Amino acid sequence: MYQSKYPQNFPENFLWGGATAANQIEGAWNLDGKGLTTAEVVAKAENRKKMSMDAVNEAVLATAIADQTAINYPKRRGIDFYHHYAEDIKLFAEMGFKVFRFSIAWARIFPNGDDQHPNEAGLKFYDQVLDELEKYQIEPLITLSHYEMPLALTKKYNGWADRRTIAAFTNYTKTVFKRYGKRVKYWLTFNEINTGTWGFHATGALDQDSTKNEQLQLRYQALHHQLIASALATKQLHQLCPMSKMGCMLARMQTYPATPNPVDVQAAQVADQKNLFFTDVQARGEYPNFMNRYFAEHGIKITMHPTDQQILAANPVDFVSFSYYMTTVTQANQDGTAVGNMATGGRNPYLQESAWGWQIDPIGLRITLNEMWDRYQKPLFVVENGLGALDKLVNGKIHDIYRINYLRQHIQQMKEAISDGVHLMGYTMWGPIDLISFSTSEMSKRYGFIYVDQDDQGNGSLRRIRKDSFYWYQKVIDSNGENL
Ligand code: BGP
Repeated sequence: MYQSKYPQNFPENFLWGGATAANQIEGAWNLDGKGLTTAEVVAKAENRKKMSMDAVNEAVLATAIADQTAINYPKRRGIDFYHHYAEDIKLFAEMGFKVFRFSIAWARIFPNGDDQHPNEAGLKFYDQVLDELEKYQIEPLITLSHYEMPLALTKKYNGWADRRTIAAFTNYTKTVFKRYGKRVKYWLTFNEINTGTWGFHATGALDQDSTKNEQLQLRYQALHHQLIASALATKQLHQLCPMSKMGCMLARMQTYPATPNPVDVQAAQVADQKNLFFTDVQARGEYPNFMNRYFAEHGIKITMHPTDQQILAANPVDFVSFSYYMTTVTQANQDGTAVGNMATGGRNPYLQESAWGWQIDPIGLRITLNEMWDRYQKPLFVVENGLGALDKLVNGKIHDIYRINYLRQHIQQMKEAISDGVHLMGYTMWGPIDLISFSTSEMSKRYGFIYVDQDDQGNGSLRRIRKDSFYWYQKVIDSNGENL
């Protein structure tokens, strides 16, 4: 007789932990030979506060490059992880972390991006971080490029717009694989690669004087170079460290149709395809036809080398990772074009939103996990998820029940997805320790289990304080997701 059997718990080796990025935590922006990065000159312009196509004000940025004093302050200081890493990792260990996601600042290793020799002091810093993690048996998960690159490459090549950046990047990846490869099993190439369609923060390419179509042309070409670099880094990793695994990383924001009208459903599908396209290339090894059609219809011509398709096909990633914060809604216009997509987002009347307008949708995570698993049939990893909130320190404590509720609901839905049959490797919530926000460049949008005493101007003792959610997550990990 057929007996239905399905997993009802998180697997034994499930990787629980947290995720960060170098430019949002490290500080020490000019210490020990580190070069200036694109992240440090991203302007603190008002319009960076909304997630949109013009999330980065290119004109202000150009001034910032010319005048290094314009570098915004909290980013320069981060949370000074550079000097607090031992204390911070100890706190992660106290919560029971199995994995810690962080990124390497390319400009710490190669200050100008393509220097002849790596900067030993930079390499040493990450040796020490890995030593600490090893001490507590915390598995590292390293992002090779998280929203930054050496600024010198923007000046020299206009970032990823130029194919020569691929060689600079693969020289950097070879260097870090050789140095850390034996100690690091899990790697990611580009953080939220799909946000490169928004511009500079991910591509390092300036396009402020261009028309919309010229911008799209430049951004998709830059992204093609990143896709090739990602495939080449995957190849290197497999050759140099056969035991290690490479993953891709997508900002996944499912787009629901605004109504069941097929024109809306189809518009939502198109919006989703433009999002999933990147993972299609990285996990399946080729450009999907719907993108070739999109490029043709928008006059975008991707310059490819004869071997590019072969490089992509031969080097797909081993696992698929993504960030998940929200979902959005799409409606078709009269002319068939869509209103509302990942960046511009429509309102969903069934969902509540965070103080920053991010629509909170735990069930959407189960839907996303099922769809990603169906589409790729590769192990999945949720490498970012969390709630940005204004925490209040009351008598030395932070009672962040809202954060616990958010995370609990999302973890419950991951468990449902595992029961549905999804192969999920792990969960690194975003910002286990308060850090500088990407979209606001400020400190006050906090995600952490650990509070950091610092304000938006960079004043504060940097003291670390455990929030209520710290003790909650500790129990979650200890019970392997049973005690939520
Ligand atoms: C993701 C980025 C992170 C991070 C997070 C939260 O898009 O990968 O770097 O910052 O979003 O965003 P924010 O800091 O804007 O709240």
